[in-house]
Formats: sequence, C-alpha cells, structure tokens
Amino acid sequence: MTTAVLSEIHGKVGLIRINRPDAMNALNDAVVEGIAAAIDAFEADPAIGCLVLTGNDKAFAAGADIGVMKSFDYMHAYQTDFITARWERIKTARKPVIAAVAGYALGGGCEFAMMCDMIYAADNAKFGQPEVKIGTLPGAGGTQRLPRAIGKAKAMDMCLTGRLMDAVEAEKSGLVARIIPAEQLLEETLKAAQTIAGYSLPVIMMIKEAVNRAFESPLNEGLLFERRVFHASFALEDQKEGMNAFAEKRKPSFKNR
Ligand code: DAK
Repeated sequence: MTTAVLSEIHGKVGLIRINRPDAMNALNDAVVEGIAAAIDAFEADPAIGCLVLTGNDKAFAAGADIGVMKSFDYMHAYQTDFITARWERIKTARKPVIAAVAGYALGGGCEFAMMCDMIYAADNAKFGQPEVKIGTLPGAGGTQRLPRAIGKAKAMDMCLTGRLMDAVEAEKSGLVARIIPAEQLLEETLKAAQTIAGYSLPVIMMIKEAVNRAFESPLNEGLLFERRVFHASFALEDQKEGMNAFAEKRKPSFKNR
C-alpha cells in the first residue's frame, strides 16, 4: 500500500486516512487505488465491522488532482474510463463507511464523502463542487448525489456558483449526520463506528442495503425490499440472541451469523 493512504485498525473499525497533506489531499491514482485497496482488505477481514474514511485537519480532500487532470484530452479520459472503477469502490463496500470530514471536501472530495454511508463533519468542514471554476463539472456523482442529499435548489446553487457550504449549513441541509468539534472528530467518529461494529454484522449490512435502496427504487419497491430483508433477519442466530438477551435482561453476544 502507498503512503498516500494510511490504514489502521482500531478495535473492530478499519480507519483509512488520505495522506497528501502538501496537496490538500488531492486525489490522484495513488490515493484512489490506496483507498480501494484498504477497503478490499477491510471488507475481507471478518474482525472488522465498520470503516471510517478521513483526511487531516485542513482537508478531507480538495478534489481530483488538477495538476494531473489538466492535460487529459477526451480520448484519454474516455479510453481509460478516467479513474471510474476504483473511485467507485467506496460505493460497492458492503460494510458501513463513515466519512469523517475536517476542512475542505471539494469536488471529488465532496463526491467521495457522499459515496460514504454518512458524513460526520468537524465544525471547520467546508463542502463544495467548485468544478465550474476550473472549466468542468462534477464527474463522480456531485450533480446526482448532492440534489438527493440537500435538494435541487441548494445543489444547483452550489454546482453553478461553486460556492462552499459550511458545516452548520451542511447539517441543516441534510448533507451531514453530525457536527463534532474539530479536535474530537476522529475520536467521536471512531466511537460511533465501534458502536456500529459491535452489532451483528449481517444485520448492519442488511440495514445499509435497505436504506440505500430508498435511493434506487420507488417507495413500494423499497418497502417490499425492506420487508423481505426484515423477514430474512429472523433466520439469523443473532436475531434470536438479541431478542433473548433483551428478555433475559443481559447484553447480547452477537456471533455475526
Ligand atoms: N489538485 C492539486 N493540487 C491541489 C488541489 C487539487 N484539487 N487543491 C489544492 N492543491 C494544492 C495547491 O496547488 C497547493 O500546492 P502548492 O502550491 O503548495 O504546491 C496546496 O495544495 C495548498 O493549496 P492552496 O495554497 O491553494 O491552499 P489554500 O488554503 O489557499 O486553498 C483550497 C485551499 C482547497 C480552497 C484551494 O487549494 C482550492 O481551491 N483547491 C482546488 C479545489 C478544486 O477546484 N477542487 C475541484 C477539483 S476538480 C471523476 C471523478 C472526480 C472528478 C473528476 C472525474 N471521474 C470518476 C471521472 C473530480 C474533479 C475535481 O475534483
């Protein structure tokens, strides 16, 4: 694994840090491949129940690396399917991924954060899709995920003007789940991730799949999907353990099966 990305294990949580501090964590091949490889490893590790993706205190990521991108022509971008496959590795993770965002999450950085299952923001976080300022448009889901998260009006405003949104507005608008004082961001995010990872892993994966279905299907299809998965949860030993433990007034001991 490259030093552009660092990965650590904290209890049952896999932590992935984007590590290009001199370039505001701009996303180049090494970063994108490093994140994808770390996700591959944590997904394959049965001891890990939740992932956290973070940057540093100044930047989660200030977007795709403009220095690399600026000379691409259409044929190169199209033929190489410009970084698409590995960029989307976050989206295909089956374990929950929390983005812990401090500082800038711009362009591809904002899009990466939105590919995660939820965003916890430091009080200094700033989100934006400023691609318009450099003669292009969001290319990794910004025009699609942002309206779903914050509504068309604000998404259009951000994409067309390139303005940034601070943590308070992002929380009010539904882009982020929590605002945390910057100095406690990682600790509090890891705490929440440990809580998630302490539950039954198949149940956590079912919940993630069901919530994500809300964005892919009409309401009745989504409700049917939820009902089927809910019924399936009664096949789990962990469902018996969870409900028996409640009845017996003890803590459940989940076995992830
Ligand atoms: N790329 C490369 N270097 C970057 C960078 C970036 N995106 N952002 C910052 N840096 C570098 C700066 O060049 C500077 O390097 P040195 O000059 O020190 O060598 C260093 O990081 C520190 O940045 P600043 O000196 O500018 O620091 P400030 O505090 O003054 O400003 C800033 C911070 C984040 C507001 C500013 O750096 C900035 O505006 N950065 C650019 C933000 C931006 O435009 N982001 C959108 C990029 S376009 C796709 C997927 C995704 C994408 C495309 C396709 N596919 C899957 C097909 C995504 C596109 C984008 O993200």
